[in-house]
Order: sequence, then structure tokens, then C-alpha cells
Amino acid sequence: MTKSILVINGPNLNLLGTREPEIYGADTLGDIKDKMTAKAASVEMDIDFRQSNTEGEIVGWIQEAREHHDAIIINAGALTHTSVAIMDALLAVDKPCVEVHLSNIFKREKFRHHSYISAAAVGLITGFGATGYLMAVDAVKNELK
Ligand code: CA2
Repeated sequence: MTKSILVINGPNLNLLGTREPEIYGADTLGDIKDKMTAKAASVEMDIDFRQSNTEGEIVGWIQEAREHHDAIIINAGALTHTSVAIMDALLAVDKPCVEVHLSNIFKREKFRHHSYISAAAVGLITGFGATGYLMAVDAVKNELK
């Protein structure tokens, strides 16, 4: 059966393509969704692509993934650096998780160097812009083999 990946985008990522293209690239979130949908189809997977500005909503989606999805790709935005709740939800759901960031968080301010998500992820892809999301699909495919 076709495997399903839940793709979660956190706060302010709905603004992609409108501001700060020098940091986050020119693609909108809709562009990234379209590219991921095509990439996932090419490796016979489905994606369920979402964005929320609310921590609790993201926690709820992760809990639902236990029943409805095979893996999670997450760019938690600024919640990456603050959210024990998202980390705990990812640990509890027990599905392979790949963490993605558009920018290289280790080349930026010190407060971005720590990620709570990484403790619950198989691995981290950071600094490759929108391409990182496509790399994450390959990573998930490999994890689910
Ligand atoms: O590099 C990434 O993908 C980040 O997760 C993006 C977050 C940032 O807080 C993380 O440290 C790294 C910020 C997302 C905000 O996106 C915007 C896009 C366009 C305009 C303004 C914000």
C-alpha cells in the first residue's frame, strides 16, 4: 500500500516567498507543497502537507499521525528551539521523523543552534532551502524500506 507522510510546517512559514528571500529562498509554501507532491509520487508515496502558527494544533496533528500516517517530516519553525511539547509528541507517536530547515540553523544566531526536535528525529536536513524537503522524502523512503 502507498505510504503516507505527514509534512508539518510551523509558525510563520506561511509567509515564505513574501519576505527574507535571502535567508529562506524565493519559493512559497505552495511551491514547496507542489514540488514535494511530485517527488513523493515519483517514489510511490503520498504527502499530507500542513502549516500552523499554533503549537497545540501541531501537537494534535502529531498525535493523529499514529493512526493515519507512516512517517513525519517537520519544519517546526521557531518552535524548533522552544517546544518540549512537540518533542514529547514526536517521541510518543513512534514513527520515523525527519527534521528540515530551509536555512542552516548552525550558521545563524546561537539560540537557533539547539533543536528540541532533533532528539526525536532520525536525522536533520538544514541549509538546502526547499530542496531539503525533497531530500527528506528520500530519507523517509529509505527509513520505511
Ligand atoms: O530555516 C528554517 O527553516 C527555520 O525553521 C525557519 C524559522 C526559524 O525560526 C528557524 O530558526 C529556522 C522561521 C520561519 C519564518 O519564516 C519566514 C518566512 C518568510 C518571512 C518571514 C518569516
